[in-house]
Amino acid sequence: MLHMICIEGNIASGKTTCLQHFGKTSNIEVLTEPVSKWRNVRGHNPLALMYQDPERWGITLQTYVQLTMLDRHLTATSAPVKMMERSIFSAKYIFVENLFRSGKMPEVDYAVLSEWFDWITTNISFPVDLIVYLQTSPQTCHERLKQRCREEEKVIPLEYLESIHQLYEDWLIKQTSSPLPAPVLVIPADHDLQKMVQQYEENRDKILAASY
Ligand code: DCP
Repeated sequence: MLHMICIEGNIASGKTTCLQHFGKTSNIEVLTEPVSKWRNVRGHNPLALMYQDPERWGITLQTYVQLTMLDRHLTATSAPVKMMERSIFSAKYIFVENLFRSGKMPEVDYAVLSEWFDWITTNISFPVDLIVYLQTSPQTCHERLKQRCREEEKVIPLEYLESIHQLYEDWLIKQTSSPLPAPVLVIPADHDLQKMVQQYEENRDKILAASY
C-alpha cells in the first residue's frame, strides 16, 4: 500500500529542506512543489503577475497551481512512500481563500475556482495518509524570505505571511475552517537546520508509520 504524505507550512517554512532530507532515504520518493512551472508557463510568469496585481492575475496563477497540484497527487511512484510539498487542499483552503477574504479576488473568480476544486475532489480519488505541518512564526518566515531573495517575493509584507499563518492554524490546529483530508503531525519549525534535522529524525517513525 502506498503511504502518501503532504508537507505543509507557510511560505519559507522549510518544506523543501524537509523533503530533501527524507529524499535521501530509499523507499521514499519526494515530489517538490512545481514553483518553477508557476514562474514559467510557456514563457509567462503567473507567480510574478499574481504578486504584481492579485485582482487581475490571482485566478490565473491559482488555476495553474491547481492543475500542477492535481498532477502531483496523481503521479505514480515506484517507492512505497510518496512525499509531496503542499497539496491541492492548501492551494484552495489557504491561498485561494486568502486572496478572496482579503478582497483581492473577485467573487466570480472564487466561485469558478471553487467549482473546479469541488469537481476534482468529488470525482478523482487521491488519498492522503498524513499531513506534516511545519509550524513557524510569520516573523521567522519573513526573515528567511528576505535571505532567500526570490525576485517575485520581494513584495511580500509580514502581514501577508500573518494571514497565511492564521489560515493554516485555523485549518490544521483549531480545525475549524476547512475539512481535513488526513491526520496532522505538527513539527515546530522555527529552529535552525541542525535542530530541524534532529526533529525529522525523532519523528521519522511517526511520519513513515503506516508504510511498514
Ligand atoms: N504560492 C501561491 N499560491 C499557492 C502556492 C504557492 O501564491 N497556492 C506562492 C507562495 C510563494 C511561492 O508560491 O511565493 C512558493 O511557495 P512555497 O512556500 O510553497 O515554496 P517555498 O519554496 O517558499 O517553500 P519552503 O521555503 O518552505 O521550502
